[in-house]
Parts: sequence; structure tokens; C-alpha cells
Amino acid sequence: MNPAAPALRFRSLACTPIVVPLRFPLGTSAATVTAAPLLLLDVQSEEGVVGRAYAFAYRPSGARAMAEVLADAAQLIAGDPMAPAAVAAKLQRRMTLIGVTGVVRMALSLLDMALWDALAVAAGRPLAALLGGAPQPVPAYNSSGLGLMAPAAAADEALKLLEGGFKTVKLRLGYASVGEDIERVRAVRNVLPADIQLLVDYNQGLSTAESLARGRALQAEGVAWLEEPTRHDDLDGYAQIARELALPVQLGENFNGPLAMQQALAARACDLVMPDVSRIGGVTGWMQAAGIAAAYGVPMSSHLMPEISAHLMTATPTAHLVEYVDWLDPVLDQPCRVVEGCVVVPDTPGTGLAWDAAAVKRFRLG
Ligand code: SMN
Ligand code: MG
Repeated sequence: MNPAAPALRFRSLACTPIVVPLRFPLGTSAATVTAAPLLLLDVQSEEGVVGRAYAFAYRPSGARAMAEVLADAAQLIAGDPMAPAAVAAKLQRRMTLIGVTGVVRMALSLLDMALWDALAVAAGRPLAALLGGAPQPVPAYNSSGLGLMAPAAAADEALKLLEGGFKTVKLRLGYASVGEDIERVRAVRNVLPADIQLLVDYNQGLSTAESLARGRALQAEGVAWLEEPTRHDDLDGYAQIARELALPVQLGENFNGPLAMQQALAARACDLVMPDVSRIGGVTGWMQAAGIAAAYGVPMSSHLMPEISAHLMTATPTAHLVEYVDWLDPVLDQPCRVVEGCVVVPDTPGTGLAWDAAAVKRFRLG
């Protein structure tokens, strides 16, 4: 780190909830996302340094609830050093009675990401470099679309998602019958070149028994991972699924902090992990989780927020794939760049996030 970089103190924060339209609406077995509710966060240091981050909020109420928690957190840390680990420890303790889970966990993770961005901006270095990574392109899969839809529509959309040179795409499943799932997989697999990988995601829609039955059916269909077939916290169920299927089981977007990942790995609940930076504890929690995945030798991918996750993946020993979505593009000065299926990590200070003020105003949640 640049030894001349000033020590920063936290002054204030500003939250901006927005809802951006999606180029490819995303139907999952749990809910359909037609527009993405996002919470943008700007933190301000006493020295005038600004740190930025954002999180996918799932629902407009999620964005509003996180903003409330962040306003509360800001009062608790006013004037404190912008030291993410110390801030995390203090807020974890102060918020213990309500519980650091759900939107509270997401809000604190988002704050952590913005603090790290401010530190990297002050140091004049990309976040990737500050974490010990090299800011180089990171292999990604295109997850922008391929929700629940008719087989022919899924085949069409799969081809569109290859734009940008992606070598992997992800299809959501969880129809009423295994036959309908297989129909979609075959429709997509039929139009995809042989060197393109196909991932599938059930968004926790199945029982353990159905996960085993559908997983067995999928094993012959050229699928590279089976994501969240059943409820994310049923580790015994997952251990059985992972043991009985040859198809790699992927779990992680719902890990509530690094401990949840450690427990899943200790239970042999999955073969692959994909924490979400806004649920795992921000950059601080991510780096702890990366250490756990490395100790277990388990490939680690990311969930959403590719602009931030790509930086973290450069410093993740078992880095696998960044989940790319184009959702933030409408409000960015510089859209997230993808070259030959890799997310490009900008060589500018911090994460490189800069809002397009006019677009933010247009999509602002009232
Ligand atoms: C997903 C579900 C809901 C919103 C965003 C993303 C999905 C994924 O589980 O892994 O992309
Ligand atoms: Mg998923």
C-alpha cells in the first residue's frame, strides 16, 4: 500500500435505492425478477475520499430495509477509522441482539465493500491489487437471463447470452415435472456448441428425494453443476445429494457469513461454493471465506455483483467462475467490460464503480 495514503475516518454515508429494468427478465422457481432492485452506497471520509458499492436487494423492500440499517450503522461508527475489520467487529457486536443475518447482514456487507473501495481509492490502486491479486480478466459465465420459459425461447436466449465470448451459461429449472426440466436442458444443449458449459439452478425448489431423482436424470444431459436443488440450510440433505450424485453440487449464494460456508464444507454438503459478497460479509467476509475454500481445496465462484466480485476473485486461491449479470450497466459511467468471456478488472483506483447521475435519478425508487 502507498505509505503516503492518508488514514481515513468515517464521516457519513448516502444510500440510493433504484430499480433498473432487465434486458432479460429472470423467472426462477421461487419468484420472477422483471426489474432489479439495487441499493447504491456512497461513503464519505473526513478527508474527502468517497467509497462506493452496491448490492442486489431482491425486492424494493430489501433496498429500503438495508438503507435503514445503514443509517443506524452510520451513527454507530461516526468518526471511527475506516478500518473494515474493526468496523465489522464493532457493528457485529452492536447488532447482535437483532441478529446479523438477512438484510442486516447484507447492509453490513455493503458498508464493508464501500469502506474497502475508499481504502483502495485512497491508496490509488485497484481493489484487486490491494487484496494481493493481479487485476487481470477473470473467467465468467453469463447469468443475465435463461429463467423459466418455453424450450424454444430458452434455446434462443442461450445463443444471445454467448455474445461477449462467454463459454458458460446458466439455466434456471424447477418445473412441475422432471420431463419439463429435461426438455429445456435438451433444447438449450442442442443449440449450444459442444465447448460451451451449461449450469443449472433450482433456487431451492426441490425436496431431497426430488433432488436425487432429477439430479440423476440430469447426469446424462451434459450439465456442469447442479445449484441449490433444495433448501440451502439442509446440510444433511445436501450431504446425501452430493454423495450420491456424480454431478457437482453448487451451494453458497445464501451462506450467511464465512461460518456458514465452513459448516457446509465440513458437512460435505457441496462440491463447489459460490458466496455472495453482500451476504458473506463484504470484502472482509469474502477473504475469510476464500481462505476456508482454499483450505478445503474447493473451487469458489461468485454470486451477482460481478464488478466487485471480479476484484475479489483475483485474490481467491481457488477462484472458479464469476457470475456475470448486466444489471448495473444502466447506471454506470463505464459498463462492466467482458472480453472473451472474462470480466475485465479495471486498472483504476478502487473497484472502478462510478454512477451515471442522470440515470440514477431516472431509476430512483420513490
Ligand atoms: C438468482 C436468483 C434470484 C436473483 C438473482 C439470482 C440465482 C443465481 O439464484 O444464482 O443467479
Ligand atoms: Mg442461484
